[in-house]
Amino acid sequence: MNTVAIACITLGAFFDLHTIPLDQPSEKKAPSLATLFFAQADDDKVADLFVLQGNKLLVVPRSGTIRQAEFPEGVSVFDIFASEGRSVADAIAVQGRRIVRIPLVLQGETREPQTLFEADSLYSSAVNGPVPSVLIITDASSSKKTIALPTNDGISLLGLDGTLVGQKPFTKSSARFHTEGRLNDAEYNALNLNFYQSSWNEITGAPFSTPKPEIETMSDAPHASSLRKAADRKPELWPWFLVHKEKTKAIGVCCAVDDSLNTLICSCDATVSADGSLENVSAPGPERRYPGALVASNSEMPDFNGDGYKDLLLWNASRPGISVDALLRAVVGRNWPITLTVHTYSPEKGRFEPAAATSLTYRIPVTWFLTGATPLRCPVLADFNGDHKTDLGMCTQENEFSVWLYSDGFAGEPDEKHTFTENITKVELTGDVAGNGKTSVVLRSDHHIYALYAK
Ligand SMILES: [Ca+2]
Ligand SMILES: [Ca+2]
Repeated sequence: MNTVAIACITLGAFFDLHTIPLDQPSEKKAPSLATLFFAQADDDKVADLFVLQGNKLLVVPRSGTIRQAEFPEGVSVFDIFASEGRSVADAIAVQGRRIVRIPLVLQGETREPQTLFEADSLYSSAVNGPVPSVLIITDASSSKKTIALPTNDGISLLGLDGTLVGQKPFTKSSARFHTEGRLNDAEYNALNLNFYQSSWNEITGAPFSTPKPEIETMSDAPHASSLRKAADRKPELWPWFLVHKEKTKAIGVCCAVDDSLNTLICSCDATVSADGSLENVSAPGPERRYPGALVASNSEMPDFNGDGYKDLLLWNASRPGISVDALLRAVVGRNWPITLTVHTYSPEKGRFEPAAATSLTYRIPVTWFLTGATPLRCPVLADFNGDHKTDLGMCTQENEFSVWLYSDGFAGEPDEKHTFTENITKVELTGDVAGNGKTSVVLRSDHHIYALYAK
C-alpha cells in the first residue's frame, strides 16, 4: 500500500489549513484526478475529508490520524459505514456479486477486505468504479442500518449478513436509481444532507414536498451568466431568489444585471401553502436599480447581518482597457481595483437599502476581467465563524485565498489569508463538518488539495 505524506498543517486564526499532495499523473503537467467528499470516518461527530484517487481512498480528518483504504479490483460503488460501538468506520463496497467490507487503516497498516455476502444487483456488472454512492441507509423507524442495492425491479434492502429485510419497487415514472447527497450522512444530520430522502423521492415518487415554482427560472442562487442575459427580457423571466420565507408568506425578488453592470431588482411575493410550497406568486413590482453587478453565490444567497433576510453583494470596477492609459497601467501594474458593496434588506421598507452597508476594495489580476462571467475568483459566501452572518472568502491572487468576516461590515484587510504553492483552480467542497455552523472550505489546485477546516 502506498504511503502518503501530508505536506503540512498551517494554523490560522479561523481556519487550519491541511495541504494534501495528490498523486502525480504520468503526464506531469496534467492535473491529478481525484474525487472528494465529506463523510464520517470516526466517532468524533466531525465529518472528515475523503480523497479518492483510482483505487486508493485517503481520509484526512480535521484532527487525528490519516487513514486509508485500497479497493480491490472490480469495485463498482462504495459507501462509508460507521457502525455502533466502533470508533473507526469501514468502506462497504460492491465487487461484482460480492459485498465487501474494507477497513480504513492507518498508513503502513494492511488488513484484508472481508466478504459480507453475495447478491445480484445492478451494481454487479458495473465496471467503472470505484465510485462513491449511497449504499448504507438507516431505517427511520428501527434505526437499523441496511445496504440498499438496486435491482431490475427496485431497491432491495439487505442486512449486513445479506438477509433481505425490505424491498421498494420502482415507480413507472422514475425507474432509475439515483443517489444524491453525500455518504453515511444518515448518521449525521449536521451536514443537512438527507440523502436518502432525496434519493428515495427520485426512486419512488414518495410524498416529499418540492416547491412548485411558478416562475421558471427560480433558483436558490442565480448564476452570473443568466443574470446578464436576463436584462433584455421581462422581469417575469428573470432569475429569482427567496429573500425570506415564513410559515404563510414569502418574499422573493427577480434580478438581472444590465450592460452598465447595475443590478435590477423587482420584488415579488408569494404565499406559502401548508406543505411548504409557494403559491400565488405576485407579478414583479417596480424595478429598482443598484450600482454594481450582483455576485451570484455558489450555494444560497448571503445574509450578511444575520437577520434572516438575504442581502445583496455587488461588485464594481472601473473597467480596464477603455483608454490606452488605463490599459498601460493595468498591464504594468498587473492588477486592478475592484469594490464590493453590501446592500442589506430592510423588512420595514420592503426593499434592499439604497445605501451600501459596507464596502471592500481590493486588487485583482487584470486578466480576471477577461475570464469568467465575473472577475471574482472562487467566491465562497458562507458563515465561517458560526455567528449566523455570512462571510466572504475568495481568491485575491491566483495562488492566494483571502477571507473577510462580516461583523458590522467588512474590515479593509482580510481577516485571514493563505498563500499556496500552486494556483487555485476551483472550490471543491464547502460544508459545516462539525455541526457548529462554521463552514469549512476545500480548494483544489492541479496537484494539491487545500482543506481549510473552520476552527
Ligand atoms: Ca440580512
Ligand atoms: Ca460569520
